[in-house]
Amino acid sequence: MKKIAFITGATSGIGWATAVALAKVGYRIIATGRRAERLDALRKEIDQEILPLVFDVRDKQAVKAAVASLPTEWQQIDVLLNNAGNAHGLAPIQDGDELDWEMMLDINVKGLLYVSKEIIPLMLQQQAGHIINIGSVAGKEVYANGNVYCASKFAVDALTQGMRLDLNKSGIKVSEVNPGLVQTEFSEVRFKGDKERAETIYQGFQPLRAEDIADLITFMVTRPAHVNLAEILILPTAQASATTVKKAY
Ligand code: NDP
Ligand code: 8X3
Repeated sequence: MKKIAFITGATSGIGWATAVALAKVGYRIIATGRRAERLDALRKEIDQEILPLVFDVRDKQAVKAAVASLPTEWQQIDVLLNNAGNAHGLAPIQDGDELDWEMMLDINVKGLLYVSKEIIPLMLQQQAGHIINIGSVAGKEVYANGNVYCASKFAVDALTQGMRLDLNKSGIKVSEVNPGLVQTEFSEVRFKGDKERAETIYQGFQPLRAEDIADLITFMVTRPAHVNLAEILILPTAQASATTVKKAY
């Protein structure tokens, strides 16, 4: 029987690339996000069975309904990739926008919890599974103006450790992937659609590609049952810390 991966934020970037990569190694994919047309496009790109689920991770009832709607043959979830998330804004704390703060905490932290709450019981029934949370270098080091985004990723780090402790007896692996700069739609979302400003973030060095993170996740989920790659920091070679990047100007 083919394994199943449930991926949040599969409409773009790291989630999309991981859906494609895991499908290539034989996974059936449950692909989720808010943009239904992107999930249709992903279905066309993937030459494997895929089940699209459209919901906003902030909407607890929608998350419950989506997971409850899974047909029996899609309920044996082997991998949960908690990836949906973004930064909204980049401003000193005194100038921060409350709506941006709410979005980051509601999506990156509470959304991850809502999805996990619905999937963990399915994994407990089978006494197996692998939860991978996407944290960030920003969940390890705070950088200027990153305040609430960094706080949301520090929370992901704490939740990952908590999940690993609480699920230790159940045979469920819990891992965290902490990327540095990856060129996706991330900065475009952070800067509210300002593509020019977004591009400047990745100029003068080679950032990671979403496919690099997908490769890593594919490696993690294909380790033997007794091996858990618990936490991995993955940076572009040009990046040494959240704020130290060797630019080739
Ligand atoms: P993208 O903007 O390309 O992708 C973000 C994904 O999250 C989209 O699929 C989006 O889907 C989904 N998403 C956002 N908000 C919601 C929501 N409310 N409900 C459901 N899905 C949502 O960025 P990345 O691929 O780069 O980001 C993926 C993860 O990686 C995030 O958690 C991010 O914090 C983390 N990360 C990114 C880094 C980078 O440099 N790019 C570095 C470190 C970590 P849709 O809009 O269709 O709902
Ligand atoms: C995304 C990486 O440095 O833009 O988490 O915050 S960074």
